[in-house]
Amino acid sequence: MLLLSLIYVIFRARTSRKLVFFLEIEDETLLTSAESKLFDLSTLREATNNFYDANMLGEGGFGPVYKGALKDGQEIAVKKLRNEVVFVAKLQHRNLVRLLGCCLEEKEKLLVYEYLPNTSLDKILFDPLRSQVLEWCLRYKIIEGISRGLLYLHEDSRLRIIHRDLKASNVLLDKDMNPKISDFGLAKHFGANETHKNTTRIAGTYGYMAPEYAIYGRFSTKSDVFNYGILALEIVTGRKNSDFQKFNPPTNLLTHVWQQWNEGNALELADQTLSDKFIKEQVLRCIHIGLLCVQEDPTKRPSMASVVNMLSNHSIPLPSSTAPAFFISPDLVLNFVTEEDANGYNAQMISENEVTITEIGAR
Ligand SMILES: *[C@@H]1O[C@H](CO)[C@@H](O)[C@H](O)[C@H]1NC(C)=O
Ligand SMILES: *[C@@H]1O[C@H](CO)[C@@H](O)[C@H](O)[C@H]1NC(C)=O
Ligand SMILES: *[C@@H]1O[C@H](CO)[C@@H](O)[C@H](O)[C@H]1NC(C)=O
Ligand SMILES: CC(=O)N[C@H]1CO[C@H](CO)[C@@H](O)[C@@H]1O
Repeated sequence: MLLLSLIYVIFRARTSRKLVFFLEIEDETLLTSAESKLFDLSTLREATNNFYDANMLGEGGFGPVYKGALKDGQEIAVKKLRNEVVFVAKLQHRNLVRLLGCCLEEKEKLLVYEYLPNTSLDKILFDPLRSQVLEWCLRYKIIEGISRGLLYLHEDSRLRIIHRDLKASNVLLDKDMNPKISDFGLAKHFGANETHKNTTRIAGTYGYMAPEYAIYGRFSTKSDVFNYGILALEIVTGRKNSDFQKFNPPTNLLTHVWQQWNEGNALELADQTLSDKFIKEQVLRCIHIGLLCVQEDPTKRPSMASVVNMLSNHSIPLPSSTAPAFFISPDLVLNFVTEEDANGYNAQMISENEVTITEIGAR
């Protein structure tokens, strides 16, 4: 039914001089370029053993993902899109998962991606045994790589794209452990002059969302920067943002990091599996940048362009950081999510961590 409302708009992209097809599905957009392939449904059925359960790699907010192999042996990951929220851009950057093509047949909306054997960052980072492969230089490379991928989405691609759900499980690792941002199931693109958008459909992951997005549905490049800050701090500390919920009183990673930072114990935040094998200056810089990214006031957060610069050029002085958003003082536990926000939207927050919230509708 949705496919009936497809509007094909073809235009010549100024920069790449390649034909680009926009397929509009209601107000959401599926974008692919002439360069990516249109796959036959039969080919993808064959490649994935007819979307056999055992071939399922995972299930995201967008729908299930199946592993498959094409006749020429190339391994692929096929995403079966379930909801109408579809926005996928044909974007090329070494820190983004590559889209090989798509298939729109028999009501199916399938996206075909390169398959990455080393799974996602969360599966390695938060596993006490596997995390040992993440030596400091590798962590630093991953922190830098993600910043470059995000910068490309925000500024360097032809469109301005807000990812909206950046987290460790959405960062895949290639065979050389280069990070690749994946899952644009929630991504939105902005027009040239738009700085932010307001939505009544808040989608993202609790615990990662910037406060202005979680509460008011206001998202911008700066809400992605907030997610990036949490992710950078998770990579340095090896701790999940949600780990701290179990504490009594419950706290969070940001509060913990801020306390240690203020008490001059920042180096103790480095993941214990690193022992002392890390470059102190880099660890401190990553924590500092992470803290700047999670400031409550979006205007105080750096842009991804400055994050990339601050990581690549250590002579650039960093502004001092103030307390992060959701700073919970030890004797005061605040719940930042209210039942009903100022706009009267019913914010049915799922308070379980790591659950991807797919929709929060207006009453
Ligand atoms: C963006 O703003 C500039 C300058 O204000 C204007 O010339 C341009 O037409 C605007 N573009 C769009 C797409 O609105
Ligand atoms: C979003 O909401 C804020 C506050 O209600 C308002 O000031 C702003 O103009 C809105 N932005 C857009 C793009 O609608
Ligand atoms: C690094 O930053 C410093 C201070 O802003 C600047 O003077 C220098 O030119 C930069 N180096 C490079 C290689 O960009
Ligand atoms: C940490 C990890 O799983 N590394 C693997 C990444 O992929 C290459 C190639 O498949 C393997 O050799 C690594 O062991």
